[in-house]
Amino acid sequence: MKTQVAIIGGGPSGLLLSQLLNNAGIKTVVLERQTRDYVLGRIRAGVLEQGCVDLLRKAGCGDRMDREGIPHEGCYLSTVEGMFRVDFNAAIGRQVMVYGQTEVTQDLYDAQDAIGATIIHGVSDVVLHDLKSDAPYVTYTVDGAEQRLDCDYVAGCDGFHGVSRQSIPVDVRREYERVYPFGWLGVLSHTAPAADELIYANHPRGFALASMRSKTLSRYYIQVPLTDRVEDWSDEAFWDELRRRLPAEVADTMQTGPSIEKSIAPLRSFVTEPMRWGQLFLVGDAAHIVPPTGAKGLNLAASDVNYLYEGLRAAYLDGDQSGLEQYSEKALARIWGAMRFSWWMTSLLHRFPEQNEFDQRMQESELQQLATLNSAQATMALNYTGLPY
Ligand code: FAS
Ligand code: PHB
Repeated sequence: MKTQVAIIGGGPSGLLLSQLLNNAGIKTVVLERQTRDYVLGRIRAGVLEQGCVDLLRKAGCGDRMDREGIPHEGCYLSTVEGMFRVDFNAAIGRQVMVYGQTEVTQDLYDAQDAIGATIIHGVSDVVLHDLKSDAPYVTYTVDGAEQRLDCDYVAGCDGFHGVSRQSIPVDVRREYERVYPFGWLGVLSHTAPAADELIYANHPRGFALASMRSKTLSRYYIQVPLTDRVEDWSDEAFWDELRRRLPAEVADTMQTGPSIEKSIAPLRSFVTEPMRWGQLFLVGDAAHIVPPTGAKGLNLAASDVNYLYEGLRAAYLDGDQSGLEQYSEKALARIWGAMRFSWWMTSLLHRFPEQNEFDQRMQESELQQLATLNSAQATMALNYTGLPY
């Protein structure tokens, strides 16, 4: 089989890139390890930057998001002293869209089906070949038979545990990492959200986040030790701990109910450079991971997709290679900005095991500036709503 762009991974990165390229008349084949139901069953991101919203609309996948998504013009930060709002719109005239990654992925699948895009699920043994040549190819197994896919380019959209990043020689790769000494216990519940906007809580017992997916579906997280297991946490224990960490005026009135999803995610900051090697381009989680505190993971995948789409489009339609040549440098410039913000939000809001009283006072002082200084709010708003593409 031959195509123009082989896309490894059918998560948000792979599906959005496939949609944009096919809309431009560029042929793709998406190779996905899991089943479609498995991909759609993942509960992940919940907040879309304006750039991501605009890209989904550009791809023709924004209609349901525009109907069902919830625009948010700010968020709350809370400490034991109380809760205050960071007003994105007042500070810089921008907002975010609350719309779950699960819905984004469903919309992308629907759009791909509508144009008859080729997505092959259940693949295994994916190997990338001759990436430094002008005729790379991919081998893989599906339904017990080995297949070969010849292509011009390979987009590695296969996430942190995929094969694409590993296909770049280890002596070529430069990797940067910080693993955080805690995880997030997340719960999804058919309950009304605790507040009209997200609440990020800095509490002596640990971080908490009150988020949502709709007016009847809420998403909550609490910081837990890495040694905790999901089975250690009953629903009742989760709700009790969450209420301890949220402001009393919220905790006393919030609706609780059975969890419909409960999981613990580890937190890490990770970047690999370069994001191009020959005809292979790394996209999204294949190249970088952020702690979800800044709501950047899915949104960084979107900006990578944007840069690679524009580069491939120019190469195919105008014979202009400059976008592809600049892809890695351009994507990494924005990635490092979001990496810093995600690290800053995580450092500001969590309890670290080795944290002492001085560290505690530094967090409280920074939160006090955010509560009282327009300039501090503007900087947070710029980063949270999304650095420019
Ligand atoms: P993905 O990992 O989503 O997709 C990669 C795809 O490649 C997967 O479908 C996988 O099955 C497939 N694949 C892997 N290896 C393959 C192979 N060898 N061959 C073929 N296919 C292969 N981001 C936020 O912004 N906010 C959040 O709250 C948030 N929470 C998260 C919670 C968890 C548990 C995780 C893991 C991530 C979370 N993220 C969050 C980040 C997440 O949303 C990612 O940024 C986003 O899924 C990135 O999309 P992709 O780059 O497509 O990677
Ligand atoms: C979520 O709703 O899952 C969510 C929102 C904001 C974050 C992280 C997760 O920073």
